[in-house]
Amino acid sequence: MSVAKKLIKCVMLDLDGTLLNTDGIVGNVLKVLLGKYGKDWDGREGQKIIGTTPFEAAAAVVQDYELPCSTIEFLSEISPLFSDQWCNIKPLPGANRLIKHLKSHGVPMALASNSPRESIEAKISYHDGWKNSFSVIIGGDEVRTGKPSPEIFIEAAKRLSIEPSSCLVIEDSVPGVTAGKTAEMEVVAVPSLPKQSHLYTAADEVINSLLDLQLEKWGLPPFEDWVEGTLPLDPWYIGGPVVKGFGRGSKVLGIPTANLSTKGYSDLLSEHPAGVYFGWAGLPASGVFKMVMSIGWNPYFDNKEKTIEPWLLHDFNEDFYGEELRLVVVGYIRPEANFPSLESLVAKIHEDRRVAERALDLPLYSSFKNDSYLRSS
Ligand code: ADP
Ligand code: RBF
Ligand code: MG
Repeated sequence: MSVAKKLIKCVMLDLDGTLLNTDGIVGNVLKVLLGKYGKDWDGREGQKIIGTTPFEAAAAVVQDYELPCSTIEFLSEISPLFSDQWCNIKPLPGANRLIKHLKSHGVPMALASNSPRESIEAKISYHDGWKNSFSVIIGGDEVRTGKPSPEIFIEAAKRLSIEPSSCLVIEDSVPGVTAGKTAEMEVVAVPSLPKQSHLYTAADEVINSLLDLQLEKWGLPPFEDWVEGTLPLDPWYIGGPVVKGFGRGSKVLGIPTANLSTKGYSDLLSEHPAGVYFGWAGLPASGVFKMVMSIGWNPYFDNKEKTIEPWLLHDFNEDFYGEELRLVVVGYIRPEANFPSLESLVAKIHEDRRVAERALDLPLYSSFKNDSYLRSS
């Protein structure tokens, strides 16, 4: 067993982009409001405002889109549009699990966000048990300067009477990581923007999603919900006709992956972190099969698009392009990774196959084989 890097006594959590999937909502609201000004919201701008204070975000948008209003006017126009959406923000995968786990082990948690205190309270009110789990909640309006200033984290530590060096910050944004490091805390980054891990080098660790958090590394009680190398998930469903992929699954790797179109699924795909998952696959003409798949950008090939690549664990005599493929995803195995060679990538995918095949025989997962979604068309 590896030795913990530090003995951590409490965890400081950021809210938007770390615990809550706020980014989609922000994009939708900006699209609508900028439309009224006759402007087109360009999603890439999102990168610029992640982790900033509401005022800074508004100022950046007003300036970049040359809006004929002041930052204050823009803020007062957009604030009610955001408030209307708070009930629609979903927790990010692993957020509920983390909060419940730390709470049940008596590890104090602080919620430290650049959002105003009132917005924080409103947002978390939609999530059972969250408010009572935090010993301290601090908003950007309760300190002189928001992140990247360390003030918000230092104040949270003070209120918990815990030394900064015994605090672990979990953050999705670059300003948040800067704030945590400047506060002399340990920082785990969970970047909310894909393929941007190079911007987070100041963090002590960069992980792909909260599902990959290893608390024992920090001297905290480890998660106990992994089962034979797999993490059970609330099952989720995706299906559609099999489309042509990159044309290399069988040819280059000897591992065919029956690609689903990503059009029309962008919301569903953005909800699920990149990684290796498994479950059951249904093809109406042939039956139900074990399945292991990757979701993401395939770091080894550095794709431009997030794809879903299911390998059905069965020998088919023919291709089945165009057929309706239904998937029930029941568990998680690991984050996507890069590999020094094609052989090592292939070896790892075969290991994933063995993990999935064994796990899917456990009652916990095998019951989903009979899910009616897999057989309907
Ligand atoms: P593409 O890049 O077009 O997805 P692949 O080389 O990955 O091509 O091959 C995938 C195709 O192979 C699937 O669309 C399907 O028609 C066929 N196929 C045959 N056996 C399997 C299998 N066990 N799992 C997934 N697809 C399979
Ligand atoms: N590609 C990667 O670059 N890194 C991975 O860690 C990775 N893991 C995979 C795991 C499984 C179970 C499967 C089926 C595929 C995985 N791939 C991974 C994707 C592989 O590169 C992909 O199937 C090919 O790019 C085919 O288009
Ligand atoms: Mg494929």
